[in-house]
This record gives sequence, C-alpha cells and structure tokens, in this order.
Amino acid sequence: MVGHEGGRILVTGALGQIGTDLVQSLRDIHGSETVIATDIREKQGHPCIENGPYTNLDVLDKDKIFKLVVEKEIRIIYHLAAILSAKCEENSDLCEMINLEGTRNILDAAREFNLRIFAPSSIAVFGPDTPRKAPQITPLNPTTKYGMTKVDCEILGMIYFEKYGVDVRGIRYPGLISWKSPVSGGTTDYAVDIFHAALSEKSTYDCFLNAQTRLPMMYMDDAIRATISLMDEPIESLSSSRCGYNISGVSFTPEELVFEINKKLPNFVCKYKPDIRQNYADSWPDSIDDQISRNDWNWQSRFDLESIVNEMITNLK
Ligand code: NAD
Ligand code: AKB
Repeated sequence: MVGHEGGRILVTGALGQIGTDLVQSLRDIHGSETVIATDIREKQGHPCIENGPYTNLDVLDKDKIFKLVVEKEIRIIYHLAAILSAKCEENSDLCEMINLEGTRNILDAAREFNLRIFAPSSIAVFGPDTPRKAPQITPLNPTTKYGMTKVDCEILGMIYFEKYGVDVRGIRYPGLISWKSPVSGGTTDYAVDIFHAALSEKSTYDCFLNAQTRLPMMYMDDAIRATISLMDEPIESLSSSRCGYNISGVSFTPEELVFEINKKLPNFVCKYKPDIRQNYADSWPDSIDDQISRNDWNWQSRFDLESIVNEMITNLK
C-alpha cells in the first residue's frame, strides 16, 4: 500500500499556474513520490518535473488516463488541465474539447476505479444577469464559451456524484495571483503580469482592462489552502454546491491595484488600453458571496490587497 489513502495522487495540467503551487503543497504534505504531476507539455527545469514523478498526459487520451490510474495506484485526481477564458474565446472547439471532454474522461476514470476528484470551476460561470455580488445559488448564464464549459463541468460533476456516487468536489476560483508561475490565456492575468512589468527596468504596463474594472481575485496561498481543505472535508459536510463552491478573497480594480503598487514602487506607470478581454471581464461579477463555503467547510480567506502586493513584490524581487 502506498501514500495517501492507500494510493497516489495524480495532478493533470500540473505545469500551469495552479499546478505549480498545488503540486508542491501536496508533495510537502504527502511526500514527493505520492504525487504524480502530469501535463501535455514538457518544460525543462519546472519544479513539478524536478522535484518528483512527472509523466506526459493529454487528458483527451482516455486509455492512457485509465492505464496510469491502474499502474500508479491512483486514488485522487486534481484535474487542472484546461483552456482559460481568453484562449477559449479564440478557439471555442478546442475549449469545448479540452474543458469538457477532458473532464468527462477524468470522471469516467473516477467512476471505473472509485477515485476522488477535484475539478475546479471559475467565477466565469456567472453572467451579466448575476447580481454584482454573486450568490452561491443563482441562475448561471455566462456569455463566454469558457464560462459555458465551466457550468457544464459543474453539472457533469453533479451527475457523476448523484448517479454513480463519484466524490467530485470543486471551487469557483476567482482570478488567482501568484509569483511562482507565469500566466497566459486568461482575463484576470493582468493582475499577475502587472507585477512583472512594475519590477522590470521600464516599470510601465499597458493594462488590457480599463481602470475601473472590479473583479473578484485571490492570492494563490488562499486558493491552495481552500483546495486542500475542501478535499479534506468529510463528505457528509458538503452540500449541493459541492462541484462549484463560491469562495471570496479580495475585489479590486486595476486602478486600486496600481495605487497599492505605487506605495512600494512610486515610479511605476500603468496605461489603460482595453481589448476584447474587457468584454469578458464586464460579464463577470464584482465580488462573491461565500457564506455557504463558510458554513459547509469553514472557509475564510486571509490575504487582503495590501498583503498580496507585499508578497508579490517581495517574492518577485
Ligand atoms: P493554466 O492555463 O495555467 O494551466 C493549465 C495547464 O493545462 C497547462 O499547463 C497546459 O499545458 C495544460 N493542458 C492544456 N491542455 C491539456 C491537455 N489536453 N492535457 C493535459 N494538460 C493540458 O491554468 P490554471 O490557471 O492552472 O487553471 C487550472 C484550472 O483552474 C482550470 O480548470 C481553470 O479553468 C481553473 N481556474 C483558474 C483560475 C486562475 O485564475 N488561474 C481561475 C478560475 C478557475
Ligand atoms: C481567466 O481569467 O480565464 C481565469 C478565470 C477567472 O477563470 N483566471
């Protein structure tokens, strides 16, 4: 018998923004050999490849998923492989294939081999008709293709739970801010890119959202803590929100972020040049009501805007 719950943990899309942090935290908790990082790409020197087992895995390759689960005695999958909002709107077929079919393959493996699954959702499930502070339970009418696939994945997760007893859990992550990994393909990416630009020689940034665009955001350490605590929670505590729990961190506009960065880096200048991503951001809520997560699994964020800016600048320096 090996590792966690008598088996190993597999992470898909492990070389991305969340995987880079999550794999490290899981390996710290369960031991390096217990956590198998996988991704469709190879990236030389990436910590997930250097610090423990790594295997190439395309989540569209169902046979390989099944084979790996058996060979490596997998008990839990953290399914992070996906295409984010901006890239999804550029290629909606690819988005549907990877986000939906990829998730279905993982759920099928869970059904066949009795695995537990973490499958993240996003604040992109909400649409323009959502109240500015998004409730947990509200009609989900996203206008982005990305958001539609995220709603479908929440529904798929609930079907596998109710019909086949698969223990699927998920969080509607806000835009995540972290320093260990570069970001690309998303709409909230500006809030990571801006720090790299502020610390560069030129210390200027062209922001692709306008100055007043308020969005729900969260520091990665909070997101990782939320993920691990949700997965550690006894199944009886979870409610019908189990596949897409709202969690709230902090809400701010680009202008407010720049104001906070300028306290540390007074010469930094941000110019506003909104592009198509403004439309996606405008369709999402300003903030998130996370009372149900607080009740069900004692969720509480820790990082406010000031502490996020301090952490980002200190670590990126
Ligand atoms: P990311 O784009 O940084 O990483 C995704 C990873 O998936 C990449 O490393 C990519 O190579 C891999 N991938 C793509 N296609 C694949 C395939 N066919 N097979 C295997 N791997 C493949 O994304 P992320 O920010 O780490 O997001 C992870 C999950 O969290 C996604 O479901 C995303 O929708 C969700 N999420 C992220 C955020 C955020 O701000 N980062 C917010 C809300 C929800
Ligand atoms: C994106 O901007 O696409 C993601 C998300 C909010 O899901 N960060």
